[in-house]
Amino acid sequence: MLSTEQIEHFNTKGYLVVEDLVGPEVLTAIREEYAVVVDELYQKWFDEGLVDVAPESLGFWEKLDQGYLNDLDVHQPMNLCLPHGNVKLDSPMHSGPAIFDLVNQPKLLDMVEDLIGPEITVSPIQHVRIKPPERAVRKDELRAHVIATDWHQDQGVTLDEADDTTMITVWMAVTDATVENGCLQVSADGAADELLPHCLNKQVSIVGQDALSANAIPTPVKAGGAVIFHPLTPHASLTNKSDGYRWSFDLRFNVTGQPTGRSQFPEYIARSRKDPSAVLTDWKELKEMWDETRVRLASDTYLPQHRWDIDNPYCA
Ligand SMILES: O=C(O)CCC(=O)C(=O)O
Ligand SMILES: [Fe+2]
Repeated sequence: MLSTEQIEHFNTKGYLVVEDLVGPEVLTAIREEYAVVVDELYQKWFDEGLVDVAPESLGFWEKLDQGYLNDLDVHQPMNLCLPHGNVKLDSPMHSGPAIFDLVNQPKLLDMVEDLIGPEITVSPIQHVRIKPPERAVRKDELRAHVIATDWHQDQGVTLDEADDTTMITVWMAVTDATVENGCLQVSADGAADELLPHCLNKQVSIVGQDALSANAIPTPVKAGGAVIFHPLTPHASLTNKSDGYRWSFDLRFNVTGQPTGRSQFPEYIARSRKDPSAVLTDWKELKEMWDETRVRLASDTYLPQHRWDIDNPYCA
C-alpha cells in the first residue's frame, strides 16, 4: 500500500521511486530463467559460427558481451513483446513463469491499484533492458535498448487511440540502478499538460533534449525497487559508465477496457474486483496469446506502433 504522501508525490511530481517492491527470491527466479535463455541463445550463435569463444568458458554477462560485440541480436530473444514491424514466424521473444510472476506480484499490483484503481490490465508495451557497459557497446550503436534512452513521454510510444487511457509505467530494477550505470532520470517539471512533439530518429525523442537534461532528476533505485511514472512525464536514461550491466524491465498497466495503444499485441487482466474470474493466472496462456499474435502478424501488413513520422517539419 502506498502512503498518502507517496500518492501525493506521484500526483504532483509525475513519478515515484518505491524501494523493495519485490523480494530477492522473485529476482533470483528471473536471473535463473534468463540464464537459460542466454545459454540457449549463445549455443545457437556458437553452432552457427557467429561467435567463436566456446560457451563452457563464459558466464552470463560474458555471453552477452560477445553478443553485443559481434553485433548479434541480443535484445529481441530476451524481450517481453514481439518486434515493432516485420514480425516473422520465427521472431523470438521471451515468456516464462518467472517474468509472469514478477509482473503479477501482489505488492506490485497493490501499488498499481493505489494509482489507477482495481481493474488492472497488463499492457503489451513492456520491455527488458539489459544494458551493457561501454566495453561491450559498438561505436555506431544508437538503439534505445542498448545505450542511453533519449527524452520522451510514454504516451508518445502509443497510438493516439490511447491518449485518454489511464496508464502508468513501472520501471523495475533487476540490478541496482545508479547514476553511474545509467539509471532513469525524469523531468523536474513533472508530468507535462500534454503530449510534446517527438521526432523519429534512431529513437522516438522529444524536440529539445538539452533543455530537458539540464532540468533533470536522476532516479537511482535498488534491485527489487521501481520507478513509477505518468505517461506524460518526460524521462530518459543516463549512459552506463560502470563496468557492469544495468538490467531493468519496463512494464505498463492500464485500466481494463481502455485502449493499450498497441491493439495488435495481446493484453491481459491481472486484477479485477468486478470480475475476478477474468484474471489470467497461467503464464502459458499468455505465451499462447503471443504465439497466435506472431502467426497473425507474420502474414499481416505493417501496423504503426506510434504516431510519429520522419517527415515532421520540426524534426529537420
Ligand atoms: O530504461 C531505459 O533506458 C528507458 C526506459 C523507458 O523509457 C521506460 O521505461 O519507459
Ligand atoms: Fe519510456
